[in-house]
Amino acid sequence: PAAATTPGSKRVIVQLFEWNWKSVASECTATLGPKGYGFVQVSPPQEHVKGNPWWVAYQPVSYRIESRKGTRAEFQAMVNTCHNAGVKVLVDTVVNHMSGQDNGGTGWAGTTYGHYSYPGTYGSQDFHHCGRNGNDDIVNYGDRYEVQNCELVNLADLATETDYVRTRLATYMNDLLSLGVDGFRLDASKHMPAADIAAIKGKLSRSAYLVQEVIYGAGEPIQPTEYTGNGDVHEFRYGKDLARMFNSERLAYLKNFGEAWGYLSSSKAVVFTDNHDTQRDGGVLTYRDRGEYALANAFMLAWPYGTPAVMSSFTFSNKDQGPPSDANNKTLNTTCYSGWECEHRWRVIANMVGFNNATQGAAVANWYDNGYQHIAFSRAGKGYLTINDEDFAITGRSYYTGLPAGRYCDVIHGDWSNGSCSGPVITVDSAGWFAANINAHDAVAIHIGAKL
Ligand code: LAG
Ligand code: CA
Repeated sequence: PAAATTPGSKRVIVQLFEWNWKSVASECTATLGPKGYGFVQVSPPQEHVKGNPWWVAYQPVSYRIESRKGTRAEFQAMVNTCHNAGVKVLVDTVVNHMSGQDNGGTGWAGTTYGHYSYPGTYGSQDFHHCGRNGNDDIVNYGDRYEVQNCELVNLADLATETDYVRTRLATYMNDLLSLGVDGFRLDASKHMPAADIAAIKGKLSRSAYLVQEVIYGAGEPIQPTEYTGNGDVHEFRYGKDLARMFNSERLAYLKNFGEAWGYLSSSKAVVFTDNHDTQRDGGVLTYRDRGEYALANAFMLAWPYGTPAVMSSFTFSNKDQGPPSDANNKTLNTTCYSGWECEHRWRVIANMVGFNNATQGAAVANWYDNGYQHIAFSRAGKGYLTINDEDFAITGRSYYTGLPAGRYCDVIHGDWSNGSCSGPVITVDSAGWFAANINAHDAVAIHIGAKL
């Protein structure tokens, strides 16, 4: 049985949504390693149904590592390259279901399948038929049985209570472990009992970092806390609440953001401004919010609640649109800022990953707010962030950081590399103060990892 693994000192995850393996590999070397990202979360690598929408990836037809994102050999090369760059690999793993199309066909890699029939992998006895709602689909999230035994949008629901299915899923995950992956994002975890996930975990060949996708729903019988015994869990309330504070409430309210808001315990939570589902469903900040989005990410990366996951998107104008692809729907290599947003490369976001790494373990201290949209805090002895999300500049103020005296790179406006800063330098005096003017909707961040 595998023991739970938690992220080490480089904990920040970046979700390179729908990137192909070749592009993930180059990004590990070019950006993720140098900027200090700890994990790259990649989209599902197994064979899937054909088609253009991004979500074909969530309809497995076999566990061959062969998809529109690349071959098994390319996947293996990507894992090796990322490891050489000091970046671990977290794999989005579809374990609750297989395909959902009523008609069968041929999968991406040529495997023949039908709904409830995946020759050599699963037969009809391996699926639930819950007998509800006329078509076996989930309707009522207030009913535990239905959520876990009926079908999520018609997707063939695996009988994860059986030893055969558990063993088959573990065999797939062990294959990924043999390729060197470091962890799994378990898709649709709410739709499987926590005990089924525990049983699958018990069949893994070595320890792996687990992040379970359990979307909190008020009043629902299935709660995210049921899953914390298996590993980490996504805290979906975080991104919605953070967006609300930025859009219509007050940053001052973030003073106790985290467990005090009813969230999962910090050590079990993975948090994000948005992910590939919420950025399509609304109610969160996304790349379209540009500067506000960067500020929200700066807050997330500076604030010690949970493990932060940065989103990196392809540009889309309708929900189903797939990533930039060729005529056969094979995903093209990523070209940042042309069809791909590459939020994780934005200066503010990329540099705040370094802030997160440099401030590990330091508590929040010296909180300041003006009652509204101007906040500031230190990570005791290691870093300081102030955000001014007012519509006006804040001038003539000094900030108490408690940091060692010296000259620090303002990593919001400049890059720190090889001991020099490409932007403004902030001078902290011997009493721990600095003076600065901060523009409307702007910020200043300094940390001991970027000190001149
Ligand atoms: C997830 N987490 O629990 C993924 O994060 C989410 O992106 C997945 O839905 C879902 N669970 C299943 O893995 C995505 C799309 C759906 C899509 C589904 C399967 O958001 O829209 O459903 O993947 O590809 C699509 C159609 C449905 C249809 C279904 C089956 O939209 O209308 O019933 O395919 O053919
Ligand atoms: Ca299920």
